[in-house]
Order: sequence, then structure tokens, then C-alpha cells
Amino acid sequence: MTEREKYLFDLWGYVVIENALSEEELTTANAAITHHSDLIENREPGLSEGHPDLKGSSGRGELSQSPLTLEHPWCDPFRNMLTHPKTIDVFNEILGPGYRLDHGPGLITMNSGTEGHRFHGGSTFDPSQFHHFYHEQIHCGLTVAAWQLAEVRPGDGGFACIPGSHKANYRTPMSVLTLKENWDCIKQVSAPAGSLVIFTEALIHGTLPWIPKDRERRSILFKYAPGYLAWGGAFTECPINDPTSAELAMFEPPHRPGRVTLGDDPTAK
Ligand SMILES: O=C(O)CCC(=O)C(=O)O
Repeated sequence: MTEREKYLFDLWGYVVIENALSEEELTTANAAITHHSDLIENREPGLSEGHPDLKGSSGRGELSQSPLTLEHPWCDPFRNMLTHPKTIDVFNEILGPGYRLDHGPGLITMNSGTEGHRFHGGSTFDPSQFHHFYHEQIHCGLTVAAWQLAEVRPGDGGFACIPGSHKANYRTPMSVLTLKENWDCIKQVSAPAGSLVIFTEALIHGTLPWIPKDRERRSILFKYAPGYLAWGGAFTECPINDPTSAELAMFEPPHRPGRVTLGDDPTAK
């Protein structure tokens, strides 16, 4: 994890890492989604909870099957993301060696008019969603790797957050979480296609309705946790038919001793 990535992630609770996917990785991931577009189902609207500035005419699109379990070659781009060298580098640093996949991956597609998602985040009330700094080291709970398969421009909508709120001491008022009051602290996060957005679930974040008529949002979110922690119901087995040892390590249930470490162990330095 570079000095820039560490600094900005610690400061804001998220960081955008551009060009995390190569052109080829991006193309094959988009081809897999397009090939399996029959598996995309639009959720019933509801994530906006009916708040006027978050409401839309449709719910977001999600895959009805884990992309990790698609047939070859369509699963390959997502399996590549699961244990991508860039995520190993980041999560060994902020979750610690032996980290695990907590839940996901989940695709989010949005078209013009797709509703937003009421802002939420755990820093002041959910003990599994945290960002601490001690012993010269970031320590996070549930944390997200959100791969951007399509460009997100300023003003488009989509993922947005209150930078720095992962360290907030006061709860964010509901009127701010629902956009009823504008305290000018919410930032919509733009990113070129192929970027990786890392954010801690301790950050106050949500989704703004999608605006562009000519471009779709396509993000795929993998949620990871330290090896000792489960936020979701722990996987009982790896859903991949022919897993590698690195993939199996991602599906190891939460426990502390004897975990498999991917990449270089930063605590050994
Ligand atoms: O990417 C987004 O639009 C928001 C995702 C979200 O709210 C979450 O992962 O908890």
C-alpha cells in the first residue's frame, strides 16, 4: 500500500486507486457481466427509504448468482479480483494478514433514475465496523473493495460518503443521512473505469440516484474483514468448484490462530 493510499485512506476513510485493473482485466470483467446480463435482477425500490432526494424510478440491479460460481471463463475476472495482488497489498496492511472475505461479491448496476441508498455507516454504533490507529498501524473492521467497471464522473451519482466520518465522535443526524438537510459534507466519489475504491464500513456512506442517460454504473463490491471477525454469517464452505489455496483461504471461517497469509506479511517487517 503506497504512502498516498495509506494517508488518504486514514484521512478520509476511503481511497480511489486508479488503474488497479489492466485494460484486459477490465474488458474481460465487463464481457462477463454483459454475457450474463440475464442474471441481473432489479431490486424492488426501497433502499432510498422513500426520502425525496434519494428516490428513483427503479431499484438497483444485482446478480442473482455469485459471479465467483459462473462457468469458466466468465468467473475468471471475479476470481482474479477476489485475491488480486492490489487487494492483498491493501488488506494485509489495514485488516492484517489472514484477512477473510466476509460477504459478496455483489454487483451494483444503476441506470438513469435508479434510486439511491440511505446513508449509513458504523463508526459510532457497530463494533465490527471500525477504524483505529495504534502501534503505527491502521486497524480496520469490515472494509470494502469496490471495483469500478465503468467510469463515474462528478455529478453522476452512485457511491458517496462523508469523508473523515469514520473518526466522527457524534452520530450523523438522520436528517443528514436522508439528505433532508444539506450540511455540505457529502462527497460523491468519481473514478475512472478500472479503479478500485477501498472504503471502511465505519465511514458514513450511501448511494446517490444515478443521473446519466447514456452511461450505466457498474461496480462490484467485495467485503473483507480481519481473520478473527465476522460481520455477516460466515461462509460454511467455499462456493468455488475448483478453488486455489488462496481462494480457500478467503473462505476460511473466522478464527485467530493458523490462518493462511497471502502475499508478504507486513507485520514481519
Ligand atoms: O456503492 C454504493 O453505492 C454503496 C454501497 C453500500 O452502501 C455498502 O456497501 O454498504
